[in-house]
Amino acid sequence: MKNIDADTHLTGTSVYLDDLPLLQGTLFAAAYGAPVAHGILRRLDISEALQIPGLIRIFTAKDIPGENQIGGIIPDEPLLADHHIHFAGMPLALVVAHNRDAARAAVKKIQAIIDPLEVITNPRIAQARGELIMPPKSVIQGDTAEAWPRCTHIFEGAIDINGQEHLYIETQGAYAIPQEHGALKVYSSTQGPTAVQRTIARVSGIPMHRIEVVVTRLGGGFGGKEDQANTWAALCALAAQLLHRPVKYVLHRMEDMTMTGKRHPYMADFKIGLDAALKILAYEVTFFQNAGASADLSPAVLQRTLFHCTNAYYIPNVSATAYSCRTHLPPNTAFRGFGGPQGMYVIEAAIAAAATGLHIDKAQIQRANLIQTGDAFPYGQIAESEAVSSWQKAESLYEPDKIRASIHAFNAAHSLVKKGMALMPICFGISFTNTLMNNARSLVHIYSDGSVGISTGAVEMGQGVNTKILQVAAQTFGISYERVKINATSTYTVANTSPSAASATTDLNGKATLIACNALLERLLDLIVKDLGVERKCLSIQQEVVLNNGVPTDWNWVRLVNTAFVQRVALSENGHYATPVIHYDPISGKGHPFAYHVYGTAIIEVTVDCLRGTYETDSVKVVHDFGRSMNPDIDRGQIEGGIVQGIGWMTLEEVIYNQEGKLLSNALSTYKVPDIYAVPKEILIEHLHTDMDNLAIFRSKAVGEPPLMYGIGAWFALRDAILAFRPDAVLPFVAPMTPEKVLMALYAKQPVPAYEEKVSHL
Ligand code: MTE
Ligand code: LUZ
Ligand code: MOS
Repeated sequence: MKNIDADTHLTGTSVYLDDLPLLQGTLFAAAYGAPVAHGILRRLDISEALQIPGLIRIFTAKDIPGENQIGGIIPDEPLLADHHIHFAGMPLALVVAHNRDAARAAVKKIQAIIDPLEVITNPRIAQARGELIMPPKSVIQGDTAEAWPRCTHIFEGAIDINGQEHLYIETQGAYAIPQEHGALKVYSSTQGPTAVQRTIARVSGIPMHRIEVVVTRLGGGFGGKEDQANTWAALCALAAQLLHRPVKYVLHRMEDMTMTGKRHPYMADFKIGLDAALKILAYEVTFFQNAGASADLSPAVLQRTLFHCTNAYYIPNVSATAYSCRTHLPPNTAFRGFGGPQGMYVIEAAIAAAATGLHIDKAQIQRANLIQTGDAFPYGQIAESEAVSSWQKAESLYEPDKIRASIHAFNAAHSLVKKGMALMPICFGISFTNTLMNNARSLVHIYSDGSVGISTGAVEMGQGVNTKILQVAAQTFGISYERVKINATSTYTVANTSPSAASATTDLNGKATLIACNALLERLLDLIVKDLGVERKCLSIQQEVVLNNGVPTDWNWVRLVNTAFVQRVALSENGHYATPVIHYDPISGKGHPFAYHVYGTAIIEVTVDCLRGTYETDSVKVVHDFGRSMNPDIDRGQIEGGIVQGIGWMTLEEVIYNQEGKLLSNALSTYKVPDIYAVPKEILIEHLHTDMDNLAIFRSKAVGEPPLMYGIGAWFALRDAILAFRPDAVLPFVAPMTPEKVLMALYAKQPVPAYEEKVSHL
């Protein structure tokens, strides 16, 4: 089934927040962001701004009727700064005007008088100063201290991974409309309508039942709207509440880039030990997460970094420690993979360091250490592993040895163009790492004409969740897709929802929908059974009718629904689903946090122009564990998009702050995202069908985030190509591998000290 939004997307008629028809009297807001990254706010001079024609009001922290606090996990983030400024772009005031241009013009006239303080942008420095968001976390398995003496080879190194701008096509925004009895209706471009509702309640003092947050769809979220849509919605709500007028604020791209957080940059130190047979015996890693100015989702992101720090490998002795470091950058936040990709890059780098030190192919070490069924992850969960089978299938299907041989031949024949390759296995845990978030509800109404309306907590952001939920209902009822409609997500119809995130949205909301549909089906089937005086058999209505000993009936869906309606049978149902099985004890660091894992293996091939430092991705060949995909087209789209986004993060996209903490890469002219030329020329995707995961909806495994991590292979493929040109190239583990970095690696005369110098052979 094709995506139900396909036609309206193609014709440009899909409705986004900024397309909503405006109510008469709507006002427009714009935030004034701090001009410096760290300081004490002495005074805000708004006198000139007040002169702008069309200006209505300028709100500051003291206007907030409720709590000036939007921090979710840790209450450490004011909505509007009133004293201490923690990052450049931190909102200090909200301007409201008759039109958007006036609001923006007034913002430019505001002057903040600030006593500047020292700015820290480097997480290692923050950690050394004790600037931590929370106490460090660790995950420990076995005993590394005991294992080191048994290692034949030990390698150490340091890592520096940059962040990533979400660059959803639709920028952040909200539209708040006052309602009677002090209620508010808020349209928000958010992945988490309940988080928006809760934040507005806290800031406005209005109870949650009077705050309706509505989301039709997002023009992309990628994690950037899991927590950080709250700010703009709360600002609009504040103005609407105080002015009794509808207030809208859709951010300009440059505002969005400077004022919102991104994927977390990480620094890390690793030490890896192998035995003579290339088995990894021990792995120690310390992560320095650049959290930015406040906690946001950083603690949860840090947790997932630790969970995924061994990627798809089994390592008997692991000691991983992670610091969430407070710096003067915008609070960094969720981004597809949620800390997992950073943890996985580091173990891949450690393996690459070992392979280079041992003068062998990295794939040899990877292959020798893939996690197998029955092995324990460092957090205690036992693998039911497809890591080995996805790798083996990739080997037999794509023949990496032959690719390697042809690359050798190519490189021998070309002096200024070199090819490189890398294999990238992935393993990603599905479930929110915070167990209590793994629940969802679905409200299913069957109308008397037989049409079906469904409301869930799921937010459609392009990933196709609405299409899949529609499939769940249509297939369960055995009716055609046209009879089912998925409604806009609203906190009035479905309450207390988790954000659409963690790749689990279809699993959670789909299962809730399945529960509701099955309950309705039970009632409807009882009607048929009663009418025909036959036994209940099973399954869908069509099948039931057919299976009833061939008794001819004229039952069909519409007649059935009508009969139920006439007999006063309830035709609405609320399904509630909470993922069973999962648990995790943060004290011991052990448990079973994930419903299941998604595995896969990618082979990435690149070509580097060694004169210019430019490169292309020739192909990405994937064997991906889909379970049994319920929508192969949508899933293919997720994989292609994830791969390109991952390659962008690893090779092109460079978030640059200067030493004063100001974002330099604040527009698409200075922030390079993959374009059509950066997309792999070929993406092959082979399904690994796996059956065991009944916790996936219809056994169709979650697909949203995992493929991004195939993109990590692009970094290592480029490294491979560079080493083919210059075997003594110094290649620090710094991502992204931009063309500038490639050039420096190819030609640098005075190699900077890098990890090779720390390598020790025992
Ligand atoms: N795909 C599109 N087109 N747009 C998005 O914003 N977000 C990604 C992924 N795929 C995203 C996307 C992220 S970060 C997540 S967590 C999942 O989709 C969320 O949706 P799911 O839980 O339904 O997979
Ligand atoms: N969000 C969250 C996530 O709150 N918890 C998670 O575990 C998670 N994982 C991936 C993406 N978002
Ligand atoms: Mo995705 S990072 O869970 O929104």
